[in-house]
Amino acid sequence: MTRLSDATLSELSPEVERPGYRRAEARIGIVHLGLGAFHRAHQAVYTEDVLSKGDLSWGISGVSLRSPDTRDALEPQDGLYTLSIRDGSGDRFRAIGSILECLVAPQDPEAVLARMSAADTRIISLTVTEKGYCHHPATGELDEAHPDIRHDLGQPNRPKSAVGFLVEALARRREKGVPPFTVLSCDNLPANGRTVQRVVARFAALRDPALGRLIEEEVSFPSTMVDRIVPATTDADRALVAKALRMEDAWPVMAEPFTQWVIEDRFPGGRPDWNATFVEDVEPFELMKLRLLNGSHSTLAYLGYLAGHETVADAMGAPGFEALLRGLMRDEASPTLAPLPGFDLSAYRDQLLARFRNPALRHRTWQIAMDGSQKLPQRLLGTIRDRLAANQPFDRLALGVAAWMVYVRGVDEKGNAIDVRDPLAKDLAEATNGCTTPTELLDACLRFETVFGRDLPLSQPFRAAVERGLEQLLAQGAAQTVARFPEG
Ligand code: CS2
Repeated sequence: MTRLSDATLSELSPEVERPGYRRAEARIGIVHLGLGAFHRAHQAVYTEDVLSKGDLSWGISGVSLRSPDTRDALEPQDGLYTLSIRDGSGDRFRAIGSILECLVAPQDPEAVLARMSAADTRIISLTVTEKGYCHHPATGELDEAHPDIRHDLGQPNRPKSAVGFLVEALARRREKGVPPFTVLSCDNLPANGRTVQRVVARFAALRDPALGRLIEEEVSFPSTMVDRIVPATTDADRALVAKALRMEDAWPVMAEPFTQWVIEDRFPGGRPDWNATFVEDVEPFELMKLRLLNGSHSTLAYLGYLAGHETVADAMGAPGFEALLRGLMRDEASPTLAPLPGFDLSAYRDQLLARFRNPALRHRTWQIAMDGSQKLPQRLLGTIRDRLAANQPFDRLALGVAAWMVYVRGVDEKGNAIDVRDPLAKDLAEATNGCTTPTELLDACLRFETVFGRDLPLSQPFRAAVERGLEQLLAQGAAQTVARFPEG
């Protein structure tokens, strides 16, 4: 079968939208760290629209920080891949051309550093997931004992971590007299710009105090809120795309129609004219998204997985799930958010529930359940802190936390092993091994200070609420616990 590439673009089936510009004339202006499906279904598409409008200076150099898989799939395709938009009413397909080159950092760190320190590169964007920032999730500070950070401090010109690459590239630019780039975090972290700035400045200061100061004073780190649900691509998806394209694409990406990007407009070196929402302060949007969408997602992922549901849409169809999430968002999370004038929060919540029901996406609960130790603080625990301070109930949020505790034990309700993917998976399994009562499990998990901080384990109302959730989950199982949430 023919394979998607520059040479075969013209043979694509006519229903597939193609790049509306000459790819050969596009230049690289952005280096993106973390070349996963999310980037390819989100920022790369916004940039594709910019290139199509005729501004060819913003092509992307995509960097994988670990595995060569994406490069191996995309390089024979000249970086081209298909975006498939799904909502159950028939898929739409678009060939995306904005990624002009793919690099694999562990194989050639020098090529990555050269690209990052080139004068044409004016933005470094990142989707490296929560754990990629090498920080303590509960405090946002750099984890100076992290093996990659220690490695990068020892060998600054052969970095492994995103933080190490950013600092070495900024140091090289300073040496060459090239102005710094703008750093654009696109991960689901609270105040993601400030978080990346904090870890980068700290790492730089450990290397060289003058470099630390330069970064504090001269480098811009706008915060962003990114949103689009992008499940991992499966072989069935590949087959479906091949049929529609009438050619092979080794790694297409699947996404929902909805997409949103809110960005703080602080780009001293210029930026593409992305069709995003530019604001002065992204934080209210970020908190809204993290607490409503991602908080619901994680709650649904742990409870849904334990109740035996493979996908988000399956769980949404089971008794009580929608009611639980509606109540969590409306009654517990929304009152903690700063008002967004002119924004209809109630419509936003309804839209989220509809997005979760999307039958065509097949977003696996297991995928969202990954890395919970890095996600819980900003998705559920921050909201709980605000509820505690306001002396208000938070039973649904606490049930989400309890479900995570049951999940990370690594055994499901039928006694089968759960493949828990988390940087703390081993420690969590060891700590919870042999815990049979709710109190034992609670105590074992609350010892993880990087997740719960020092305050929550000492809070009596917090312990009581999570323990109630654990009692129900351990005695009745997740399906029955959730089924008792009334509609309305
Ligand atoms: C999800 C997110 O995997 C997860 O943890 O909650 O990736 C979610 O799909 C996106 O944030 C949606 O924008």
